[in-house]
Amino acid sequence: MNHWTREVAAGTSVACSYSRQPLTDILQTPGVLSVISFTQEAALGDDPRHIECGVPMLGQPPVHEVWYATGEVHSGYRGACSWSCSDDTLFVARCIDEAGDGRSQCELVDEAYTELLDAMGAQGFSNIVRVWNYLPEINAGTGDDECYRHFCIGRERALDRFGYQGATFPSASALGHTGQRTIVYLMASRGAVTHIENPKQVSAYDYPVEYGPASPSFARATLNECQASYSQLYVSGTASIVGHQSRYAGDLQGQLRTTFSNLEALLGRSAETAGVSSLQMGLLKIYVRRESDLDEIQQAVKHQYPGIPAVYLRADICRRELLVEIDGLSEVLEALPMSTTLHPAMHE
Ligand code: 3EB
Repeated sequence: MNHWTREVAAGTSVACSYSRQPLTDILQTPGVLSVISFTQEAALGDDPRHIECGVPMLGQPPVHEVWYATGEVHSGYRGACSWSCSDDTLFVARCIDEAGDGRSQCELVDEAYTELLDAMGAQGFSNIVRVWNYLPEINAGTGDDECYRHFCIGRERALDRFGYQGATFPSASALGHTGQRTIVYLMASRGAVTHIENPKQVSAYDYPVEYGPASPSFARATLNECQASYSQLYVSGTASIVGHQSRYAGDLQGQLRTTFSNLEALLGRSAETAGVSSLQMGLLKIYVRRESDLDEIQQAVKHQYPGIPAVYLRADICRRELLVEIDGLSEVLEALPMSTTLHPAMHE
């Protein structure tokens, strides 16, 4: 079995890989902390470690995203949240049923984030590494009535109440799907976290008001210091935005080039922050707005990141003109050269 990291067996750490094993087999494997399925509808699984994220895979045999931990894994439910944790890493997830009780989307998102952060505190964790947000109809509504903008208001309110602002926001992705429910899940760590911004982009939390009354509350990347000589880099959803403006509307190749160049710039800045000479992507997720673009996107990604495991997901991106968004993971190995541990092939 290939792990994204080599460290999961060696020390207190977390690892991730894409697996083609059946879900029931994965859940029986010792050390499995969390399993993400790329299903059509967002849902919490029957096992609190299982999350169905609502963005379906495109064009490849189905895989699960599997997170492994060292030591014992505990899991359970707390109110509407599911959680699972090892000594040093926590996952918490929650769905939002928007066809609910007449409350606004902002209120429902605020409530969901509040419960997630409360659940995190209840498990004794205080450092958010990464948040994943998958929303139905993210682009529905116009101007400030757009679903994504309402979501941003609710998220910002809840995070603000817990003391998160600007430079303390964690890395994230926010995508749309065709299901009925929003799902939000987060990963928290006992290790130190350092949030990183992209030199080519205005920080999302500083976007001007033309993009919505509440700017998006996320960092471009987060370093998770798992051990003294081993860190992981969580790269947020990255698209064809330079400064604060979308580039190459209607031009897929232009958007791909800009997205790759943004990722390069972010990895460069992250390497500086981590004190290493360079960093490479180790695991990728590619969000594709139009299924008909899949081949072209896949070709470009394989050329840019040869041999890096990737999943392609059908999703709406939070600005309508954006056709593709990429996020992923990288790792900072100070003890060993990167080339000895990266580029794992997806196993059969
Ligand atoms: C962007 O750069 C594209 O709202 O959590 C990327 C990553 C995007 C995270 C979020 C949004 C989010 O603004 C969109």
